[in-house]
Amino acid sequence: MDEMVLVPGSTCQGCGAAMAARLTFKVLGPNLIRHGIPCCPDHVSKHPRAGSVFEAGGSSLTGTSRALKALGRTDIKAVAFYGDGGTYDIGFQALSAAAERNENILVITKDNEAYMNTGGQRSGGTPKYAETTTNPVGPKSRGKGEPKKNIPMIFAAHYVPYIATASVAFPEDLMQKVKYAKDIEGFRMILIQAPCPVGWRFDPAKTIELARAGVQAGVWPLYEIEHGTSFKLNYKPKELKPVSEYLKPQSRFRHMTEAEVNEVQGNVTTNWARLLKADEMKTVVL
Ligand SMILES: Cc1ncc(C[n+]2csc(CCOP(=O)(O)OP(=O)(O)O)c2C)c(N)n1
Repeated sequence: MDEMVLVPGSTCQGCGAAMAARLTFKVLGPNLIRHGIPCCPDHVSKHPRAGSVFEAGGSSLTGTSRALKALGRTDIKAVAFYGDGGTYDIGFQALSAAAERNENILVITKDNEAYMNTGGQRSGGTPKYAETTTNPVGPKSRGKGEPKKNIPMIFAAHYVPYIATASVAFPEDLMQKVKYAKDIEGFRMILIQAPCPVGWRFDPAKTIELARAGVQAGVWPLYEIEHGTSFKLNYKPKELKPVSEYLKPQSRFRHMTEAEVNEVQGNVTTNWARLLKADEMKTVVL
């Protein structure tokens, strides 16, 4: 597998999204047109790139996919590399419409849980209690007040062929999922946990450690959903690690009280029990 990413330069030290790009495009190879909407890092691969405004991400990707089909170029894939803002929020409408039409596109979302390119504002992907530049902690604010939007399940509820979550700390699992999604016909989405040392405020040398802690704590579960029902949990440790091990190294959570950490722990534990049940039944009810 050849390296398809550009020489580092447009990314910060320890950028999880750059790692996501490296692993993803290694698997996908050269034969694709990469769609980008504003996000960081964007100039991540050697492929021909088509750019659009956030709101047109899903529709312009559709255009590329249909044009390739009309030209008989089924050897070339239409692939998006978008941020959480472009997926959860600003670009959601067109992506949802593309999913509903089951367009033949592969959407890679690297989720760094905020609008990092413009200074770390909250997004629908920001978890509760995270401090962002638009949720500063103060006498009247404990950081973001709302939970992270459950976007994998929302896209799965479009009954599309393939939705998966992945993490840069589990590269074999991530690459396996990209390989599997590559040749499926129809709408595919892989949401990759991509820690951002600048926005999450942790030591850039610890990106992988932190990503792994998130998966091991059940904060970022790794799973696959096919056709909106068939469910598989890919990483099932005997016991989850405490969420505090994931929250503590990040300064965006440093204001959290013990009660708030316990609240997060309670939610993660409940959700994990649901995921285990779904895995046992091999199905998720949407
Ligand atoms: C309609 C619209 N709103 C806002 C912006 C400004 N903007 C450019 S990049 C960006 C942040 C993107 O965040 P995300 O998609 O999460 O990607 P990240 O930068 O975190 O990788 C924003 C808000 C824009 N370009 N267009």
